[in-house]
Amino acid sequence: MKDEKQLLEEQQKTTGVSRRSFLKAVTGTAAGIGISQMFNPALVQAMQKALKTHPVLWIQGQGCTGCSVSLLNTVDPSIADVLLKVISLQFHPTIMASEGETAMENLYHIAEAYKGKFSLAVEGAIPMGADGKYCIIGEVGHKEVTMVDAMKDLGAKAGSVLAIGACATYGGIPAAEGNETGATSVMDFFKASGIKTPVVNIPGCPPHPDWIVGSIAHLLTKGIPELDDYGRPTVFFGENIHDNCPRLEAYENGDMAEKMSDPKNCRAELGCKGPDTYADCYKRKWNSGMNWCVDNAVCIGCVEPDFPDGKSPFYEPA
Ligand code: FSX
Ligand code: SF4
Ligand code: SF4
Repeated sequence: MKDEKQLLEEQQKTTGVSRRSFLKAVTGTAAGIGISQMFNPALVQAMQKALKTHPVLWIQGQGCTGCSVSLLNTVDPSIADVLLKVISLQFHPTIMASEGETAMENLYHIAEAYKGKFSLAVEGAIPMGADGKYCIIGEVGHKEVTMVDAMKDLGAKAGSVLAIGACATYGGIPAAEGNETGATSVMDFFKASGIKTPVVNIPGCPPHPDWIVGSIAHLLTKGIPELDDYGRPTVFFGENIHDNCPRLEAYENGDMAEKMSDPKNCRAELGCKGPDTYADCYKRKWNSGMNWCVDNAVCIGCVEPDFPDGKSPFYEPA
């Protein structure tokens, strides 16, 4: 693994941020950090201390596992390092080694032992139709546990909940027109069930890995981050995509792209929903900083509460 000095030098090279302002940024606003800055020793120490008393349990409902894949898609440092040394997820259906009833019993055991303290990360919507039978997440004592059961039990016991992805935050694709399964977001599920546990929404279909790790880091070291009206951390979702888009000048001059391969003109007529979307993709970029939606296609507004129905059709002007 790289040492602190190397990481800081790389950080400075890629962002132009000095060591002093970088350290200030990390210690001052933990939610502003991304995966690439996770190995700052001060932060690692704070996280490791917090994790002894605040485990993170990750459960999956009605989704595509894209949120987990997005988290696993981080390259430097490797996700193995992030998960083993920094986040130490105690339960994650896709990546943990244990399975079956042993894993489920462990999930409920940790939740009981850390009642009111652990953070529950929820990926996917909660299908409330058919008495919850559309989504069975495991068995305990040879009895099926539905996502609805798990949310009622673990959601009420958790100290905080991180709703991860469009499906968990606002219903997303499972709750789009039709919604055969009665798919519901975490916040709406809690409202319907009278559960008062605080929720941090990290939308996106899928969310950026930095949004996930940064929010978990903030929660563990400094508590609930500042949230906007839709429950999203303002540090990641406080800025309008269009107002900060490198193609804004083209938009203002009326220079409109007619095809996706156009390298510089505005993509509004190709369906770009950047004007109605708040996220920092334009500067954070995706795929380890390689590119972002507006470079190759259009913004489909995947972090907004009305996604996908309110943003459809994706490739037609708003
Ligand atoms: Fe939803 Fe997660 Fe979209 Fe998929 O499981 S946010 S469908 S990318 O990945 O919940
Ligand atoms: Fe706005 Fe999209 Fe055009 Fe960028 S490409 S200026 S976000 S409409
Ligand atoms: Fe979602 Fe738009 Fe960001 Fe792409 S640019 S990830 S569609 S918010």
